[in-house]
Amino acid sequence: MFALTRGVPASFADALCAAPSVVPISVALARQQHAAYRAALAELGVVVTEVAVADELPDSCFVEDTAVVAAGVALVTRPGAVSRQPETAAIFDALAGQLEVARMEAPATLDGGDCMRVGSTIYVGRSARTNAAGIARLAEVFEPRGLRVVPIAMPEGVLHLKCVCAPLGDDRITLAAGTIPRDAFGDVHVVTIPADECYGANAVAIGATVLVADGFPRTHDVLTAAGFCVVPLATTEFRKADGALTCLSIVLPRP
Ligand code: CIR
Repeated sequence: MFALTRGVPASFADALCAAPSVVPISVALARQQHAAYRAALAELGVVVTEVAVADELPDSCFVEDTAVVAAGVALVTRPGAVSRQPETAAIFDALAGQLEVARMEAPATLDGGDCMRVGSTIYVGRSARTNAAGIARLAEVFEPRGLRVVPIAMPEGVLHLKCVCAPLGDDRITLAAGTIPRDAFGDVHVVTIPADECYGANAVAIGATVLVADGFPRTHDVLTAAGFCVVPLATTEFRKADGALTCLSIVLPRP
């Protein structure tokens, strides 16, 4: 397995945030947390590649939003926040060497954080960042390759689909209670995350191990009970910028 990451930029304290924290972002601490994230992936046998840091792009460590990869194709997105659109050029170059790469053009917008693949289905949140043209482009690229694209209505005030759920491999996902109705995901097996630990739902599963934000003990308990080995990671600085664990990588099946 292979993961693309991008280091924390010097301007990270200026990253987009719906409700900025009273405690400012520490770029130094964010870099430590990012290093621990990369190390945790590497420990699990994931080959971690870093795209060159872009100090002038405050949100650029959140690479997940810049591409959707499935069925051997990478769809490089057009992020819904204008300030993030320049992030995609370097991601395009990094992926083009390894995969077939497709692009997304205006007026389409889509953030990878709104896309969750489970088996042969890509669930996509209709969010403030992802519009109908973006979803149509997603379908145009992936449906001919055997994937089904299923739009999901998003709860009010939620930035991305994967703020409230995440894939756990096979046909399993996390889903925070009280967010998206469970039925929206059909037959998928849901590990329910307690409503007051919603942030914990954004987890990165690598085989039977799952990277989870620390400070969410009941989330750790339900994932352990579901058979996973839980690796807690500090995410305080990313959370201040509305980011979480999945946002920090694009996981590919192989280099
Ligand atoms: C943004 O608002 O775009 C960033 N500050 C956070 C992006 C988080 N990405 C994600 O959930 N996939």
